[in-house]
Amino acid sequence: MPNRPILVLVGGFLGAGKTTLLLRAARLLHERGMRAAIITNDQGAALVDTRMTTASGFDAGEIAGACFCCRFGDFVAAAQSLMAVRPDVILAEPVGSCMDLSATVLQPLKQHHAAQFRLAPFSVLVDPRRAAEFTQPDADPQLAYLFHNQLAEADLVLYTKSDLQTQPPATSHQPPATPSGAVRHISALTGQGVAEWLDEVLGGRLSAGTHLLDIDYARYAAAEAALGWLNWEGELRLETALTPAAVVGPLLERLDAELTRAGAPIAHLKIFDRAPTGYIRAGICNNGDQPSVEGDLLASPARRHELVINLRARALPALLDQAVARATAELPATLRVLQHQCFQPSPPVPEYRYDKGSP
Ligand SMILES: Nc1nc2c(ncn2[C@@H]2O[C@H](COP(=O)(O)OP(=O)(O)OP(=O)(O)O)[C@@H](O)[C@H]2O)c(=O)[nH]1
Ligand SMILES: [Mg+2]
Repeated sequence: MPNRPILVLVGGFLGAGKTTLLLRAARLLHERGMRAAIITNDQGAALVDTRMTTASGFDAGEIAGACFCCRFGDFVAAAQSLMAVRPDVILAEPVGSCMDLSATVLQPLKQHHAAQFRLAPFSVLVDPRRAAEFTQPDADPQLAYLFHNQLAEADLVLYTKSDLQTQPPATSHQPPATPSGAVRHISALTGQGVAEWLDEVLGGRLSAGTHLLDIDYARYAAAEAALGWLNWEGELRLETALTPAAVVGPLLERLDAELTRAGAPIAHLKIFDRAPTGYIRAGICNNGDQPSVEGDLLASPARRHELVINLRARALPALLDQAVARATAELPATLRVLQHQCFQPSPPVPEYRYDKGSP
């Protein structure tokens, strides 16, 4: 195929900034006269990231219910069906607890689908605040295991949120296998470094999938299962019209308070609200964080809202369920729950898995 789209995979821990970067990159490509589509991914259904992608006006593919590696065939099918809109670039975001993507996704793409897609180097995003946390001697061993392995398989490591000016910790946690010079600093919020990153991954100079890990899948499964996962979608009918921001703000605050009271450390809590007048997405990556908010802050009040909550925390699912039940019960609305899933991720069973001895 003469016009093979470039497939850009961007990984990294929960809340590292993957979706924010992909949306910024898609906008930048649009300004350059190129077309981008985005594939989102989650262990459950009802994804805030997919809502954000379509609300931002981009074509979206979605793999819900399992990670790219466990649904590799569906991932390829999603990329193939996006070809109908003739994208120049397909951006894809694996689940934030996922690792071993070089062995289970990049290698089979190179091996079996090179005629359809040009594969960009695998970028792994790192929130400097998380890096500081996971390199402490008392770091949570399960989550630190996920984080360190994610870093170790990166072709390119991107420290995100540079606008917050959190200094990345000493280089001890940087993957020894990462080629020198392959660490970058960006802010998807201000755009700093994003154009340069795009030029680098689209430029074809760096190879894709250059690092293969030696992963103990029992340990990987146990580490993922340390996280509680909750996806919730509902329809609200309010007595008194409210703006999306006035629905999401207090709800996020109540949920944060409930989770903090229950001793549940938040990995990422994100809420999307759409009313006929506009949408809002708000989220926090730690208990007590100042929420970051995107969308139509000036949208008019409305009585009908569609609400999606995605919560990942270091706690048992039942505890997340209780917190969400309590926080949503206080919404000044009649509530119709459309989807409600609460679970620990099941053990990963990849469709393909290459090791260092593979051809
Ligand atoms: N200050 C600042 N905040 C950012 C930046 N990039 C992302 N964020 C915020 O960090 C939070 C997480 O960003 P996401 O893009 O949703 O992260 P993600 O990696 O896609 O998260 P998951 O899909 O849950 O794994 C959001 O609240 C963003 O607004 C940045 O460059 N600067
Ligand atoms: Mg995301």
